[in-house]
Amino acid sequence: MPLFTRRNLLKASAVAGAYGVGVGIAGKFGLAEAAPEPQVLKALKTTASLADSGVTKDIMTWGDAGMPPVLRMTKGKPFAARLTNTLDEPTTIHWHGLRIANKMDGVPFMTQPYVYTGDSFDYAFTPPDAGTFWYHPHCNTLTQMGHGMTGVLLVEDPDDPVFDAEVVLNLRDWRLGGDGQFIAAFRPRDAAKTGTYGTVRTANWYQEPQYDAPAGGLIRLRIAVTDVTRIFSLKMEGAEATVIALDGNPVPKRFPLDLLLIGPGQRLDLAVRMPDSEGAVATLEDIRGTMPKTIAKLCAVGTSLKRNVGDLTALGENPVAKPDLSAAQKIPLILSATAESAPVDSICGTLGYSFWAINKVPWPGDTPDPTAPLAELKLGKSYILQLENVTPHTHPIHLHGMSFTVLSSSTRKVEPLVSDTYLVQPDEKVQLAFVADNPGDWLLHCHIIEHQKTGMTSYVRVV
Ligand SMILES: [Cu+2]
Repeated sequence: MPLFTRRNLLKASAVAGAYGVGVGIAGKFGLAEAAPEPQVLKALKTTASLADSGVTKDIMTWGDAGMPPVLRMTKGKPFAARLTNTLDEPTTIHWHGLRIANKMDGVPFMTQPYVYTGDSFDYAFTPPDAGTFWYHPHCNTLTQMGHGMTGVLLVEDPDDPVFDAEVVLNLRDWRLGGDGQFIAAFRPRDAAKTGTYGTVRTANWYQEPQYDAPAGGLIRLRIAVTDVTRIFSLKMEGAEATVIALDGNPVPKRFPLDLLLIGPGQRLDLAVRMPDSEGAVATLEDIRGTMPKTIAKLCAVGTSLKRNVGDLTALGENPVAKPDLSAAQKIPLILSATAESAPVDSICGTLGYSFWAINKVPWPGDTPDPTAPLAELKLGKSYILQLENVTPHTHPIHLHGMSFTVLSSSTRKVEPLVSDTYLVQPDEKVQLAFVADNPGDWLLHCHIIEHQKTGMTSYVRVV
């Protein structure tokens, strides 16, 4: 099991510094800002051992083997990736939560052409925000994501607080039958409700993995819910866990983890204070549903470091523009169920049904044509999305390209979180404010992929 140890990284850089090979020297010669070599992300089909019942065929991923790589980039530094497609269908990559140029957003036809079999596409951008993000295709999404193409992406800030170790968890399910092979991606009757759940639950493609972490140490636990359906209610047993960031952005005030709901597309950064005794195990649990379910375990190793969560410095705020609420224009968005009708076929893969709508318009799939944008926004102006969920189900609504601030909810007290995905609960009305500071066409959709692909998708245009 991998253990990403911040302390080891720091040791390595301290040694480099002692020999004068630090960032300062590289910067002096202009090397630090040079365009980086692209990281090759080869989309491919493979097999994986996910369940005891057999090796699963038709896994889709990037890289040489197994789970998509955890990508690391640095806030404010250029990053480049070359997608090469060896799948037998088109694909793209969307960088969920990154506020980057529209042409890098990875939505076929809206922001870029398909990347066909045998072709490649170069992505290059500079992530403006630090935090925990993720990446996935925006093509034939239920299949490609459902078969494995969901990866975690970390943007580091050199001023991030120092932890004793870091553990990254990519949480997702798989729809496998008793023989370990993929079964139908969804059931229409479930798509019209919560979405269709997977049958095998994993963290980093393992069931209930256990990772070693220093006893008495402070662990940065970075969690991304990359599943197509499941909403988690997370709890930590056996260790103190403090929420330090949500959806890539620091929380206004840290709070203890207590049954926090996290939906598809969302991320959670925890500071976990490991138990002092060697061998003690802390368990991350999902208590949503009828039975608590172990997600992953952390086992204390070594002599206690006797750290205190109060020792952690604050995470830096990301440079997200503050909306001007006095001048902000309101955009009402009603999330509703729709009378079932056959959608227009979409070459990006329709599911063949429509169950959902935004402002009464059900969308066929990922592609915008021929539907007009929900709203045309003026570059630099402030807006308030007034989302109202009139369905009996929860919807994680994701806005591409810009981050919003949560202003208010009709059903609960909310903190002014900065985010890209908000979990709108049944009968909830929520106000999300943002500055339309990124030109282009930006998707706004539910991240329960069956909802996304049966009507609950639209887009805003910023000009
Ligand atoms: Cu939904």
